[in-house]
Amino acid sequence: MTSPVSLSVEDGIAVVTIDQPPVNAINQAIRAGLKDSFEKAIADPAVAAIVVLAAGRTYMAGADITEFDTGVGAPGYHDVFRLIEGSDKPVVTAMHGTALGGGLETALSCHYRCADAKARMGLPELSLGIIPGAGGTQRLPRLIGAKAAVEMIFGIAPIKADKAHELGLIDRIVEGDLKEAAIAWAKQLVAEGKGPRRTGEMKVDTTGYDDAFLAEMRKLAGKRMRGQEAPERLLEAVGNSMTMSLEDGLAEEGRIGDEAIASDESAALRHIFFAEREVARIPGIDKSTPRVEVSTVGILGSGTMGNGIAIAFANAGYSVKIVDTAEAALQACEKRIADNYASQVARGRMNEEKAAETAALISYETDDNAFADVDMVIEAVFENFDLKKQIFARLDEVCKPGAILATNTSTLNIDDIAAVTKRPESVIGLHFFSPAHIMKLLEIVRAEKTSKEVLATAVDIARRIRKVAVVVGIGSTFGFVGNRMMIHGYIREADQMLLEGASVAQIDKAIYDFGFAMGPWTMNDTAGVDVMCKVLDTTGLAAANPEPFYNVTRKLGEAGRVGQKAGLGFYRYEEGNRAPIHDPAVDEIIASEAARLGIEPGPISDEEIRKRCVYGLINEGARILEEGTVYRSGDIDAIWIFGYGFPRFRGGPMFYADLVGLDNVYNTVAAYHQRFGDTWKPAPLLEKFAREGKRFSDWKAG
Ligand code: 3H9
Repeated sequence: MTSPVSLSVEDGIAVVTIDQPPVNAINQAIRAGLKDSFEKAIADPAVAAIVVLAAGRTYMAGADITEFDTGVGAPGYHDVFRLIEGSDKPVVTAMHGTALGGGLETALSCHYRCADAKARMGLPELSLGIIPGAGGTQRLPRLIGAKAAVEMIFGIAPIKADKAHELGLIDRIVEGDLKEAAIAWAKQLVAEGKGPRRTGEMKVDTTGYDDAFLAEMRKLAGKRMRGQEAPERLLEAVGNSMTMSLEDGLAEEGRIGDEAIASDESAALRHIFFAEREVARIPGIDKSTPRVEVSTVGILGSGTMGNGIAIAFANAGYSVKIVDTAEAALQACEKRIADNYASQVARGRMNEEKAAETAALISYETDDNAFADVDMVIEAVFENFDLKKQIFARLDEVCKPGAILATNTSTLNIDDIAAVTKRPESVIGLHFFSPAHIMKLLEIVRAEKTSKEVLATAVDIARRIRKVAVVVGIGSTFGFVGNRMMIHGYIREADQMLLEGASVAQIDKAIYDFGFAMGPWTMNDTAGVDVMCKVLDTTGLAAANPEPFYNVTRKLGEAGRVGQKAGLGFYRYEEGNRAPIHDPAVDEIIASEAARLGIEPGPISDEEIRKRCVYGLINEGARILEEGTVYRSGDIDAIWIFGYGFPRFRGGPMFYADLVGLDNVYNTVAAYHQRFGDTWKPAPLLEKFAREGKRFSDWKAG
């Protein structure tokens, strides 16, 4: 097998090149190749200095994450980095693209660093629940100071080359050809008699690394990485760099790093890293599948959804036409969009010119004939089946042949919507989550007749508008994946537990403490209790299910407590303030409903709240998996993490179930089945996998 690392020697300079597409992720072959090349270059009397660089679109983007499951094969990182750092010949490295994680740690073990102006550098390990375990916690503080090192690692996002230069992380920014510049610099170092300059021999600058700084960092971690252990592990490791020798610090880093890699938190975060990328892999679709050319997009409906979708598309460079027959609504939409761009400028996220240019991509029309020349229309009107059928018949008439007709429905049957058109192959569901320009999730709903071409186009478009798009089918499944699981598991249980004695605040807190972005009642008040009630009514779910089934939600809806927008929902809100306030009137509604149903309220533990909400999700998720509505369990995890605020560090509901053990989940679900009846009937796949000792991630569609 040819090594991904090559060595060439010219004019006294050895050039070591790493070439392993797509991102030069460091695995055993790269480590072995680096070791071999360095041994040769160091031993070669013709070599006076060594240059390390990477081929392709980026410098090394980190350790190969898949190796964490299998174990890091010899040679280890330290074997290689000791060799590089220990070289008596100066070692220059040149970075481009993204130098991340183990990639940047390689650069830290070199003696001199340069990069092109567009390069970015970072140690994003905390986002994977681990610490920079290949010397990063010891060498980075030595190079740029302990405070800057912790700030950079806690920041996760890579820093730009100019910032890296300012910090002393790199010595120079290179204009022109990076390789030539690095070789020229190596020759200059030799000519000037400059030898190695080892990071490991530097003394850590501890300026500003005090209790106040640590408190600030812990506060930041509490906000951005709530519930996670890796930030504390990192502080421990960096702390050692200030008191220990390099070798002792590295040994401790290894111990702490191994514990982090073995943690559930890291397993979950690594799972999501790959799940987020795997969702785009659709069986039967590849690069050769033809696509529909889409550059102009029509949006029907100028409500909150419509304007969020318009912003998402305009930001990605599409021309957008919003049509709404109600002139006043259209004007309000135009103003909201203008306000959005003004606020982007005010916050420094966009410059004025770019904001004006982007806003100008959106036009506003009252006549739907404007859709005659668009490549795709997304219908975003409220959930009314008859209305949507009329709309699709009309769109079919107005739009040019081949134009894609998409619906943003969250619950309706897309096959039935497609059936009113003469182009069912061009009809697809694009279920955005509000606010559509911010929420990462897009459920792409494949209807029975949706063509491969249209599906492939939708997946490409989703990537361009920076969504995590999960393809779900078949169009007729109620609520697709996310809403179906929410309604048939999560919130159903939360509602019932209110009747059984848990308070609104207790449920929200138990779920928030589990790691969700917010509890179910805060979420309902934000989204609108009326929205949930409407779904329950129009789909016939309320009528079809025996009581108690969303009794509290429905009572609140009937009482006009529709959520934050009304100042009254599951909580009370003061004018202009979103802070939820306990409202005894809600307790009364719950108590009288419980009495009417003959339910005797009693204490419920936080653990039971978490189990009933989350296991409810898992049980419904298992049905969805078995029905083949998604391709893999990670698709469901991505939906819940990117659309519903499920804690990322728990990996999504299905991965969380795998961690807890499907036998444990099954036993609890079976016990709930005994206690509460058929709503808790164990999903056959859960039962089967629990008996067979399998995990949901073992499941493959088809
Ligand atoms: C680390 O370094 C630990 C050390 O400190 C300690 C060790 C002891 N491993 O994202 P893309 C795959 S932890 C394996 O679509 P982009 C990715 O799955 C690591 N595979 O491209 C995808 O595969 P596929 C710290 C990886 O241009 C393909 O490469 N580093 C890795 O949008 C293309 O990726 C990180 O956390 C990896 N490390 O973005 C950086 N990275 O084509 C993680 C990528 O089969 N990576 N793949 O779906 C990234 O952030 C982005 O990939 C990057 C490129 C920004 C580099």
